Amino acid sequence: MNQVTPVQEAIELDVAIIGAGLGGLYAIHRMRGLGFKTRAFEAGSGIGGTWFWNKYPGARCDIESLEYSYSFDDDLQQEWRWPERYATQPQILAYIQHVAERFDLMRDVQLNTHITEATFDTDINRWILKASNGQIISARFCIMATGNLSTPRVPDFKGIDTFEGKWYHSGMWPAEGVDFTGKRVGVIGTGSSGIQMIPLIAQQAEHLHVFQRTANYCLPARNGPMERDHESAFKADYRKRREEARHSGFGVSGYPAPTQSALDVTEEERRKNYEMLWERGGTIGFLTCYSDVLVNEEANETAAEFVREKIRSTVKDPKVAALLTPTDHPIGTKRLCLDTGYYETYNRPNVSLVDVRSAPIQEITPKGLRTADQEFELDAIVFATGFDAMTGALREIDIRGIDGTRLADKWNGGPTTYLGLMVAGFPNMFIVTGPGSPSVKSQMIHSIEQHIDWVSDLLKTAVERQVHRVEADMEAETNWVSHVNEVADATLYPKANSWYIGANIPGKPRVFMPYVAGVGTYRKVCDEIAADDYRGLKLS
Ligand code: N01
Repeated sequence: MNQVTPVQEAIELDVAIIGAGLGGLYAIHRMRGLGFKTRAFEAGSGIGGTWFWNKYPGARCDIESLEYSYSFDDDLQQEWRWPERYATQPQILAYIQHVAERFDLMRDVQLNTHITEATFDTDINRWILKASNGQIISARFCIMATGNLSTPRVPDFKGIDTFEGKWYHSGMWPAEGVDFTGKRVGVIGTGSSGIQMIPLIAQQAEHLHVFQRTANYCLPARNGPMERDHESAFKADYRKRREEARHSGFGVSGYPAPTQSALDVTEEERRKNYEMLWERGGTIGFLTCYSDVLVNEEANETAAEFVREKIRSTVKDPKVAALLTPTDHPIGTKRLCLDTGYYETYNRPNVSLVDVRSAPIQEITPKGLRTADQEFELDAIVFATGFDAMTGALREIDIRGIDGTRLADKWNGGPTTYLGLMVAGFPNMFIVTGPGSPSVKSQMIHSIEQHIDWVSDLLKTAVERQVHRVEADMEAETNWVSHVNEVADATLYPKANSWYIGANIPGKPRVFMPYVAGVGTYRKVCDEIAADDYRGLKLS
């Protein structure tokens, strides 16, 4: 028995939502539509999740704005004007705020509220949540819209407290911004965040040292103002495009499933194709141009080598170019980065690249940092070192299911879910874009909508059938986890030491977390399960 005795009067809800980013906000909208009393609890002082916290210079989405937006309301998607091909963080935040206002969502958002505990009370079949401000919330259902990249990670470097300058993390950027003019700056990390901020910080800093452990593949964004003809044509076709995205690989329209192998065309033809994609900009074209780029090493190598040549022809110093050239993982098996002037930045006299693979950072010192072979004097350090991805935010909450089992304990060997949406032993709890769903391998807003729509239908059924518990079967969960692994193992993804497998966090179990069969396949599976009377779930 798992009973919780609240010490103060609880806020009674039908559905508690944790997080008020793109997922939490859409969940409010849908739960209200079902007539549920709902509220989203948000740790930040504003809504927007990722787009609230990641205010670093150059932060923008790597999916085109017309795709990276909600599809649930046609008037919204027709009326909203995106100023650029790839929206900046402030533009996306403005959009999110507009959506919240337009659908009157803020009256069900409670900001500055960090949920620390969530316990399923088996006697009353309700989740009892505790917030750090002492509030108690009792809810029949709980939706975890806690995000995948929402737990910033600063490596455990010795001496960080002694640093006399200022340090920042990309995911906890000061709202007022940072002026690096005249400063000696060190950026640690060359993932998507580092790659976006480095060209802009280089323009301000007196000197910028980039500390790189692993070189990444970057493709040009070719960003620019939204072309009005393109926008009008896209909007005229919006319904068709959204439908196409729903049955695609990555949740983005315009990239039909490829049928041809990269090895079935001549080198000349391939090069022409890669060149065209390079000129067009964006990452998805490279992942979907041939059927085997992500499954066959030889095919992958053709695309990888094309990008390596581009690096060598852009970066003037051959030693720097060699360091920037990725050789340790197939292209696309870590998140491809989208850049604007990234490689060109290394031709600037005020930028140096430091290889911290061969000489790792040993400590932060009062004046800067020390690697295994040199000390660097710095006025500011920027950690673009990533996140405890996919499971970090959920593990930070003390979540206890039936019999008091802790989710963190259950996930000690890696996360296990049914469809990425539910966890056996944790009834009435749903995860948005959880491990085991396409999540980070998809256009996130697409997946958010698909998940929450599916959960909404399930909850409607639960209410109609007057059941108290909705729960994943252990066996169904085990089978799903095997299937997720099987799909990943048939690709090249597991060949990279990426955050997709938890490799960026020392001690984190190495389990491939996203479901990479594509959003179209995933949607089909979810719909079939629902049509089969929610196979794998117990409604009691
Ligand atoms: O984080 P990352 P990110 N010493 O984990 C390095 C999304 N996103 O914030 O590769 C030295 O990718 C680490 O090195 P290594 C997107 O999905 C999207 O950049 O582990 N270096 C790596 O270079 C993305 O994938 C957008 O060897 C250390 C870097 O830090 C995800 O967020 C923009 C280190 C971390 O890279 C995360 O991206 C931004 C150490 N001890 C983010 N520890 C867009 O939409 C770590 N590193 C465009």
